[in-house]
Amino acid sequence: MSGIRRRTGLILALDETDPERALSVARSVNKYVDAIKVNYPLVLSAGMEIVESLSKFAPVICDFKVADIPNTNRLIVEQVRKRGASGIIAHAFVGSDSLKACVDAAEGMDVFAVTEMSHPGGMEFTARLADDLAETAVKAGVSGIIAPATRPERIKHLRKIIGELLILSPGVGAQGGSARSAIEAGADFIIVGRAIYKSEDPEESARKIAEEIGFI
Ligand code: NUP
Repeated sequence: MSGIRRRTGLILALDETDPERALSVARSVNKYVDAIKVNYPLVLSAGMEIVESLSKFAPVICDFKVADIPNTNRLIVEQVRKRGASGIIAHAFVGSDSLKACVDAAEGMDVFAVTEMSHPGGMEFTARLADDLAETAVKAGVSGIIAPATRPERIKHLRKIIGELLILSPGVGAQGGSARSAIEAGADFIIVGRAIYKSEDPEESARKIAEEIGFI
């Protein structure tokens, strides 16, 4: 069971580094997104307080790609949980014990494991390991995985390994992937950053992508 409810199927990747603008984008696209994903660019600029501020608009997922020994992973997840985040993204390649440490510390918060990454370099290493990473993620008890919208056939394949768990897919828009193809391949949520927060009209861009996803 995940804490994120699917209404539009769209997750905003808010990598905007100006905190004021980040909040204004979050406010304007609010009705079209099911969650807001923050990554280091915004948190390093605005501080972790931004997680609390953004939680007023939508559940927040911290994309910290946690990748350390089990004890450090646990400490990171505890800090993120204290800030009221609803999910955290972790790497599976560090091993089952490290990923399991995230799940154990999450206490109701969702943990999503990265499998094959969406950028071209994702083909060099992560693609080769993706099936094993997905299996490790299932065994660790994650809520879902991150899989590439840039390679919908891989979403389809990874779905067979993870069953009913959630698939969150980045790579739409700026990275060249299509929201519709990723959904048709089996993604539950589409993660979109630049195509929304860099747009002249973020609200309209979010609306169009939500429409393309097709759940509303
Ligand atoms: O494989 C991944 N690809 C990816 O783009 C895993 C990710 N977590 N992301 C993140 O999704 C990336 O760090 C960024 O925050 C977002 C995509 O942003 P954009 O390409 O839509 O601007």
